Amino acid sequence: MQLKYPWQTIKEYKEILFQQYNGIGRISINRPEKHNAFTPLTVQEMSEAMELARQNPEIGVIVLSGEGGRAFCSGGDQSVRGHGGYVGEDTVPRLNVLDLQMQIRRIPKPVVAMVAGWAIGGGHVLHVVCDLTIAAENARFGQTGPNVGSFDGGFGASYLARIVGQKKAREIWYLCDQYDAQDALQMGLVNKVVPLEQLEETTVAWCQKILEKSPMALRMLKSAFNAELDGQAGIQELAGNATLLYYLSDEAKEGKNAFLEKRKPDFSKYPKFP
Ligand code: S0N
Repeated sequence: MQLKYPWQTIKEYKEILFQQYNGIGRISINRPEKHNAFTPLTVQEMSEAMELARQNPEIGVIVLSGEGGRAFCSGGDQSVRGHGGYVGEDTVPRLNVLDLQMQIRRIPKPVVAMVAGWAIGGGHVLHVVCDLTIAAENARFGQTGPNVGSFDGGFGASYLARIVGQKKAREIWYLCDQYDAQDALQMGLVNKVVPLEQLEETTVAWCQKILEKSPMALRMLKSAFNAELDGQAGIQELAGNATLLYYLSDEAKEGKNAFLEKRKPDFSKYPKFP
């Protein structure tokens, strides 16, 4: 799939691309010969790029994709799966994709999955944890865990069930069937389906709409959607944003200033809202 927009490389990696265009960061798995299956290194690179995108004030939204137009991601690379996880050059087995899933969920900027071709196994879970998914007509979705001796009992099960319902999520995992883009749209698994040649421009158009919105409102909404599902960790995320907002207020600054000026704080002028 040839991209039409002038994406600029932010940093060179071995197994991913990390680029930006007009406030949009793009993290794309670059192993098309393996349908973009991930190794520990792929995930480590994605994780670093995700953190760089989080810290970069010029990036307001992140697109996750796979190179080649035939696959978004086909999950963990089975050829490097060892005992206890996927094995990289250091010979240590890792399941570091779980940390990446948490990063996607916690980053206070919307993450949009741009899915062409296969989103299977751990690759399917990656699109599930993204805030939004835009699918090309050639996209195919599914889990394979019980076929290949694997499962994702975290977001891959519970969050999937929140999206498509318990019965459908169990069907997806127990039968390991594959679903086309229209099936996925029908079950609420993706937000929009477009012809492959319109995938990039539609994704960019959605991102640009998002970028016009209040970043703080988006940040609060993302943590609010998470809070309902993520228990104490979700409340911690939402509360962190409440603290951020409070720190911006004169009322909070009065507390800090009084401490530094070694005087009693005067909170009397701040409203006691009904
Ligand atoms: C995607 C499928 C259905 C596409 O079939 P198609 O079109 O016939 O293409 P193929 O010829 O099969 O593939 C083309 C080339 O790509 C290689 N390849 C594809 N997928 C993988 C893969 N996942 N690992 C390694 N190689 C892959 C093919 O081998 C082929 O190469 P050549 O031409 O050289 O033979 C089909 O490809 C398919 O079914 N793929 C496997 C999908 C799969 O089972 N993925 C793994 C599922 N499990 C996970 O992802 C683990 C999840 C996870 O990471 C996790 C999360 C939470 C807790 C634990 C874990 C954990 O790690 O276990």
